[in-house]
Amino acid sequence: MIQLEEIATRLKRAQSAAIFLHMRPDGDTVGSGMALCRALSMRKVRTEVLCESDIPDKFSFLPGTKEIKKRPTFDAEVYICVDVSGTARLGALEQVFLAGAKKKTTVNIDHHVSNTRYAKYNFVLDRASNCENIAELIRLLGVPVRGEIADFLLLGMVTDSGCFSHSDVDGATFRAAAECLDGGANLSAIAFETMRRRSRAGAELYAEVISHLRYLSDGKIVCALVTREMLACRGLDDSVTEGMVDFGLGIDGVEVSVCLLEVKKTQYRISFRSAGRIDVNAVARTFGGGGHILAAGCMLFGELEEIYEKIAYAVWQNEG
Ligand SMILES: [Mn+2]
Repeated sequence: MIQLEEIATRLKRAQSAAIFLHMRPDGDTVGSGMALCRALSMRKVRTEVLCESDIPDKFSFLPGTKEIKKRPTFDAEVYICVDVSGTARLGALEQVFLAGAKKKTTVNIDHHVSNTRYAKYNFVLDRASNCENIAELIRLLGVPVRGEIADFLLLGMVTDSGCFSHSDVDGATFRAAAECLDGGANLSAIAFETMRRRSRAGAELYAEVISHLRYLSDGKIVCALVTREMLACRGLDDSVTEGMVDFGLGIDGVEVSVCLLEVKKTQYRISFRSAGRIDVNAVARTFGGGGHILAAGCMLFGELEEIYEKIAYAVWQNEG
């Protein structure tokens, strides 16, 4: 695998860069992209951050996120993807990336085990958050972790690690986070804005979803369902469903928690979380998706009952 040193050397020489985030952006891709953008700008590399989707409101307390563009505004020399496991995750920007990839330097910095190594320079290391990889890269660029850079890096570390509670959190995660705090990052604001705060309508939706959980396989699997109607009647968009899947993992006896988000009739976006024993990356892969061993996702098509059956069967097949 290519080392971050080599990527840092190439980036230092670049004139301009475009940083690509994955669709339905989370704190880790936003934090990775914005922190790297600030660091490259300090090195006089003209840089912009691109994402096909709207940036969820919960990240707007970090004002820099308003600069994120839907389409490129200049022809950058280097294309960098952050927290993007495969080019399909770029959504509408996939074509932009693939068209540019032929003649540009492309870089892929990620932490997903399912990463497809689609760039010329791939650095994939399975850490608790991709922001830990970006923190190391920023160090190699010779830029101090301070101010906005510290806040953006900590944003990814907090959100992807479940506030430092997931099993892949290690001493290195805390050392990287400590460097952000030393640089002035606001941990309490980041944790509150991203993990706790919600609108009243969002809280009501949460209550409804949690009170209608569906159990499969003798309670080993729990499913939360969010329909278009439940969102529409409250004027909510998909982004409020993020993190809903985590609730089920706290229920006694549950090994896999699932959230089904209706995209349209007979099409559902599925998120999986594992309590530890079952590899949900493998489960998601049987449906063409992927992610991490303990957190993964895919798309499923069919009637709801059919989908519940498919999920129960795939989990059963992947029981170790
Ligand atoms: Mn991530």
